[in-house]
Amino acid sequence: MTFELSVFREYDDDWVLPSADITLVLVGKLGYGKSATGNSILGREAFVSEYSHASVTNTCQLGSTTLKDGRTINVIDTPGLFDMSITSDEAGKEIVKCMNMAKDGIHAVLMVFSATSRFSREDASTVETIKVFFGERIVDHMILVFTYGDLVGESKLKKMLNNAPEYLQNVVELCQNRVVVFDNVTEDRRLQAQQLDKLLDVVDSVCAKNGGKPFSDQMFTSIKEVHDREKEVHTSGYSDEQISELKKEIHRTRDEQLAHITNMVEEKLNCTVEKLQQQLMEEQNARLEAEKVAYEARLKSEAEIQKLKESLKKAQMENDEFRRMAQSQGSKCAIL
Ligand SMILES: Nc1nc2c(ncn2[C@@H]2O[C@H](COP(=O)(O)OP(=O)(O)O)[C@@H](O)[C@H]2O)c(=O)[nH]1
Ligand SMILES: [Mg+2]
Repeated sequence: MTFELSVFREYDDDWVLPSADITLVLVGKLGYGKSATGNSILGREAFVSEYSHASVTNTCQLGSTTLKDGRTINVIDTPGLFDMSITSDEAGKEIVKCMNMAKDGIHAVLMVFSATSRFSREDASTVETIKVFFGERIVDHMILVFTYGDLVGESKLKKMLNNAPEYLQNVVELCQNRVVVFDNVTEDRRLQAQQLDKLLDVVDSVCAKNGGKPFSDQMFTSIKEVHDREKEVHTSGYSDEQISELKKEIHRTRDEQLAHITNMVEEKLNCTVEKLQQQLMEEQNARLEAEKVAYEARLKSEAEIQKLKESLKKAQMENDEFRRMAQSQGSKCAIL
């Protein structure tokens, strides 16, 4: 994939972003309620949430707030990263943008699904894609959020999950039963606070499980290095004139480095797609093989049933023959 340095001009506006105690990223398909969930967490309409393809923003956005316990939280809303559009040209840049917003790492990835939509194989593959892209460790930071809690309550969802297809049960198991239900349309303040507390409890348990450390990897580290270099200029006691000169230089290298990181991400995306295709092919082959075995077993049992029927028929015929013979013998005896 090619890139132009000019495309990184768009980073300029969002480059300086606030750090926070907790960073959450919302992932999931368009229309599942990511933006609405983000707004429920932040307690205000920070993101546009409506079911219209035209008006919904297609880029990552960050919203921050201070929780009632004093901790700061950053919520990153995404336009459906890691779904089937992962091969699009913009995907790599968007992922870098999202990682830049979460430069200190991600405490929890909220995988958003709608409780009213059928959980498809495609949904399960979003989880798989993230796992392949970031590596197995990301799973320890995943939380499943089911929206439309107003229509599907917690107990009904639990029942649904218990009777769910295997691929959904696998995802729930992978996330160690970290499932939260969210009603994003309720006006009931008590319910709003209650469901947020529940989510934050799960986020805290995820943090504790990971020793308080957010998820981070080589790609995050590279982005963080670019940030740290920039911060250095402001804290090293240079004169304003020197700072403005250095800033120019740093912006130039920053753009180059971001281009390099984007390349790295795109390469990783390509590898992810290849690996997933390979996995899919292996699964298909295994399924075909299993079907073949089942078919052969059926053929075999059909042949056996046929054989059994034939031998039964033969036995029946022998029996009839014997009876006929016995009867004819009997009639002879009667004459005698
Ligand atoms: N009834 C109900 N509607 C919801 C809920 N969450 C989201 N929605 C609606 O679903 C639609 C899509 O939501 P949005 O947040 O834009 O989804 P996104 O594309 O994943 O960001 C909007 O019309 C929301 O009002 C919910 O919990 N209950
Ligand atoms: Mg949205």
